[in-house]
Amino acid sequence: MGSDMGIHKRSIKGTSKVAMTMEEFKKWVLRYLDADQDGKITKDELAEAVRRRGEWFPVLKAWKGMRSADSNRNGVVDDIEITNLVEFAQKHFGIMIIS
Ligand SMILES: [Ca+2]
Ligand SMILES: [Ca+2]
Repeated sequence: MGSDMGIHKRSIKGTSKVAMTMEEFKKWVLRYLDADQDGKITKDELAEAVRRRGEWFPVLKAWKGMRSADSNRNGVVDDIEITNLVEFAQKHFGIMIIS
């Protein structure tokens, strides 16, 4: 008879936030998310970045992020849509935008 009640200890990941301005955020996105440096962020690039963070379900998270960020529905986050990624970055990368 097992004594394992299915209770798992959870380690709290570092909650430190990285504060940056919107200008710095745009540079951050192009540096860390835009793997092929074409100035546009694809779903695959988002997924890869989430995966690198060690989070679960990177593809699902990237898909959700894409849905909210890709305003003109052309399948990529264009230059003008980068600001839409703020929420995604706050949630998954601990980034905080300061003005
Ligand atoms: Ca790209
Ligand atoms: Ca777009």
